[in-house]
Amino acid sequence: MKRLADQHKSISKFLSLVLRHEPGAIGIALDPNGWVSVEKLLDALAAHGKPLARAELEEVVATSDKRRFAFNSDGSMIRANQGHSVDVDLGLRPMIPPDILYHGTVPRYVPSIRAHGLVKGKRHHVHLSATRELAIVVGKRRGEPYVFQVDTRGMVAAGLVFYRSENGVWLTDHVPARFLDEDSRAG
Ligand code: HQG
Repeated sequence: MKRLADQHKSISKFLSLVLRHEPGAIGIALDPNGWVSVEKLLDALAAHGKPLARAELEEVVATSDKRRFAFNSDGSMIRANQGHSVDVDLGLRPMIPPDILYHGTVPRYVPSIRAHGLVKGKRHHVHLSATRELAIVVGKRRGEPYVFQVDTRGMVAAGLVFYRSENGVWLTDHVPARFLDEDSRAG
């Protein structure tokens, strides 16, 4: 069981790479909305020594802990739900977030975050979590987690805009430092 889960994780990581960052790594192109035909993707994976059966792909999509990928309605196309560095239009619509959201990071980034706020870096947006538990998981990818509470209510009042990705991640352009507070329960 564990080995299957590990296999799925490595397939998921590779799919994230090609569907978010480097489609050219296996010679595919994403359409303007980030979609690629499933058939082309499977052919390209096979041609690059990473053969994957359609059923396996469906299982990876269905079991992805963060619902990283989505099929279109007839299952002929696939895309990553968020996290792109290549230029795609996911058709996100502005949405009002809960009053507080969370951002998980690590202590070494805190001074810079306090100085500049949360910046999106190479991604298209700053990513915020709906719960502190999820933010802890995000922070743990890099080390001991540090969680900020984000005063999203204040941000909305200031006219800043939020989007929510298909998989429930909250996205915004920039979080100015004045809307950030340490989540004292974390750590
Ligand atoms: C930090 C994963 C210094 C920020 C997760 C983070 C998420 C600053 C890192 C998604 C900074 C960026 C995104 C500033 C922000 N100075 N450091 N001013 N502002 N940072 O990976 O939020 O597995 O681009 O705290 O679950 O960690 O990919 O963003 O540590 O949803 O599906 O700069 O990625 O999902 O790192 O993670 P990232 P993130 P997936």
